[in-house]
Amino acid sequence: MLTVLGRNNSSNVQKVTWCLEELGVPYERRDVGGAFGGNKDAAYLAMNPNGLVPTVLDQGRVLWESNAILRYLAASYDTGSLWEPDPGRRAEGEKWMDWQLSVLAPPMTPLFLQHIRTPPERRDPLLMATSLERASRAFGMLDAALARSAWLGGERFTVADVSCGVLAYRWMNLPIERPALPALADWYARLMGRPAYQAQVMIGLS
Ligand SMILES: N[C@@H](CCC(=O)N[C@@H](CS)C(=O)NCC(=O)O)C(=O)O
Repeated sequence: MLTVLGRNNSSNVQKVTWCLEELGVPYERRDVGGAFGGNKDAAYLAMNPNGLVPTVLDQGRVLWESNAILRYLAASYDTGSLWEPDPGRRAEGEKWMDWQLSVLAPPMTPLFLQHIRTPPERRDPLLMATSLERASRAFGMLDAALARSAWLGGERFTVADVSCGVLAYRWMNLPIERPALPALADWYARLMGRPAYQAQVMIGLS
């Protein structure tokens, strides 16, 4: 059976389990990383030299990098929705997946860690303020895109929405002041209506 190695409060693990449940692919998940540890052990590093989660084991393959895993899952197991076969249309969504890692995650990671995993007395107000400003700008870009099309990859839900959707949950639930972004709010409301998102992502922040 397909195996996901990674704790369920990791946004990158959540991408994978959300996608698997959207696709209806059976899987097992084992807790690795964070308080569970194991991700710096030699056996784990031999599979994933980054020592990060998630790692996916499937049909003799060892896969890491959450967005690459999303592409693999959708291309391998899709029954006609999450994966866009046309390369041009697929690139419309894929650019948001690369953007999620290079633009959205860099400010969202410190913003989340400061608010949720750092005791108040050890927080860095300047880091929190600059991260909030950068994340607000990034979500503003998503809002502009979502004002033009219903989903990030075009007219239907794809893995691009999965990649950015996990961070939207954090953005919407952190105790921060958010700019009014109506198209983003509408997209987020539609994500919240999906049972797999409810089960894998809407589980609180920890
Ligand atoms: N670019 C990687 C990033 C993976 C990553 O940073 N994972 C974090 C959790 S979200 C991690 O492994 N942190 C260390 C730990 O959990 O012990 C991906 O998209 O898979």
